[in-house]
Amino acid sequence: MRPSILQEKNSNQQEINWYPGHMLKAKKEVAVQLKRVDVVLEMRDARIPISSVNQDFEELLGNKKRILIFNKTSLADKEVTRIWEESYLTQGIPFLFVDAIKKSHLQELLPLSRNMMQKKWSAFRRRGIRPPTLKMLVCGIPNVGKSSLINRLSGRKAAVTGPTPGITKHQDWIKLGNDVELLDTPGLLWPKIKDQETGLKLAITGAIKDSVIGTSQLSIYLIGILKRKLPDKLEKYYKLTPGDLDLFPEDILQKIAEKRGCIKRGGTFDKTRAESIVLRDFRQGKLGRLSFDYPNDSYEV
Ligand SMILES: Nc1nc2c(ncn2[C@@H]2O[C@H](COP(=O)(O)OP(=O)(O)OP(=O)(O)O)[C@@H](O)[C@H]2O)c(=O)[nH]1
Ligand SMILES: [Mg+2]
Repeated sequence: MRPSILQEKNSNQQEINWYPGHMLKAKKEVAVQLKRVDVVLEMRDARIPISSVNQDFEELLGNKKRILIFNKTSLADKEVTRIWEESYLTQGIPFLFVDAIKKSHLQELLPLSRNMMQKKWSAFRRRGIRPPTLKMLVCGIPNVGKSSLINRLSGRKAAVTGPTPGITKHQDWIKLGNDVELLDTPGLLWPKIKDQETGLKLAITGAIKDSVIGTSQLSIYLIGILKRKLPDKLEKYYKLTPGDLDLFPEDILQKIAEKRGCIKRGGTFDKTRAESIVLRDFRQGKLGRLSFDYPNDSYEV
């Protein structure tokens, strides 16, 4: 099924109207499982701590014990991440900035989760009962690294992962030793993404399929940011000249296409291939670390 994509709101603003049916189903299934869960690990993307907040979780998760996990820090700007960490320290919410692939700060997760259960578990122990298995639900936007985190914590390939959003289709309980179980869940977005910039950031970082917004708009938006924030990386990686960076993003894309030999039969420029190359290189971290949300933007956790 090809989703209906961008709804024209006015000449400057578009509204992303896309909510695949399976997400609604998955959201209902999370609600059912929540009763059995001790702690929720709500995953967000460290590059977009604001734009990866799914406000639907507020109502869905209610008063459940929650840890915010900001993943993919190895792809985020170090200094911006440091400022984000500081800002969360003042908010009194348990949180961790981690990287599931590089395994950074993952060792802090289980002690933090167990710590949150101490009061309840002490009550069990006082009555001479062994505390039950710690059950944790992992949720978040698509492609944020839920299954990768579970694999890292369990030390095996217990869950399927992949570079495109929507890899996990069903919930799955995964055991970690004898006393912890993690529930992997499908990625969840909210029904309407009203702010176009948020949609672009979610798509660039991988939560929304490229086909929803289109690689043309995405790559132009990305090159526009790269030329401002990481001009040296952009220039070096694609062997551009400093003068090339003064061009419009569309023209920089054409330069990249030339350098990469993206030429169709007949000699015309293969724009679509060049767009895919830039998006892929960025997502693999080849163009450097980049954060899209800044702590001084207005936001709600
Ligand atoms: N650099 C980096 N890449 C990561 C990290 N975590 C996950 N990835 C990559 O991001 C992509 C998505 O990872 P998944 O674990 O499948 O994400 P998910 O949240 O389970 O995705 P869905 O099941 O589709 O919702 C994969 O290509 C992973 O290799 C991370 O911490 N750092
Ligand atoms: Mg998954």
